Amino acid sequence: MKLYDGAWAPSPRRVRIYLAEKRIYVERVVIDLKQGEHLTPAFVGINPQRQLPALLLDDGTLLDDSLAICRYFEALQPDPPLFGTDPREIGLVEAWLRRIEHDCFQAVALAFRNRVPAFAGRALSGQWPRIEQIPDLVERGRSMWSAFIELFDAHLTRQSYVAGEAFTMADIAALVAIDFGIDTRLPDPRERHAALARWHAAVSSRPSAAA
Ligand SMILES: N[C@@H](CCC(=O)N[C@@H](CS)C(=O)NCC(=O)O)C(=O)O
Repeated sequence: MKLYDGAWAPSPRRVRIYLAEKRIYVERVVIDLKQGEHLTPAFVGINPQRQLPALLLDDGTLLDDSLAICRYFEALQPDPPLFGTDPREIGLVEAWLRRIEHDCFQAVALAFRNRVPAFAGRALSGQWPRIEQIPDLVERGRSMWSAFIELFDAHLTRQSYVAGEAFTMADIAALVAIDFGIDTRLPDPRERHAALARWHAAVSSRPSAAA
């Protein structure tokens, strides 16, 4: 099996942190997104979605989504569990994964991809016809970011981690989305949100965060 990975991008980072937490080692092939290596015929032949990460299984099956890859490894190696341990926690992890993706990660992606000149004509990630940037969507992304940060900080005043008292995949997804926002120049939420700052320091200090 081979994991197609990318150095700086958020979705591959989600998988790297997950694998580090699970202590799972997989052969990696690093694809250079900044040089457009994911758009070359060689890589498009492997992943027609033109995205990272992607996991190629030994039987030729391709898993082309970060959470799907993590779910695959969770089924292979359940311990330590990162998608919840009982029906209630499994439901909470799933609800937060979806909320983080739709309300936080998409906020950052809107603000970033509609602003940066390198994404002209490629305002959406993946295999699409030409999609022009819409500058007004930068503001929408910023508003979504602020609203999510308020809600997330209030949530973290009541519990240690996103889905309760255990570190889960929801913490990995939230850390990656929030670091992506900070790295792409959205307002740093740690300055005015104490609960979020406490959670961010705790999850960032885990060795997996450096993966
Ligand atoms: N749903 C996918 C999204 C993957 C994705 O958007 N990957 C980005 C890097 S974070 C990418 O490969 N972008 C290539 C491009 O925008 O051209 C996942 O979570 O794996």
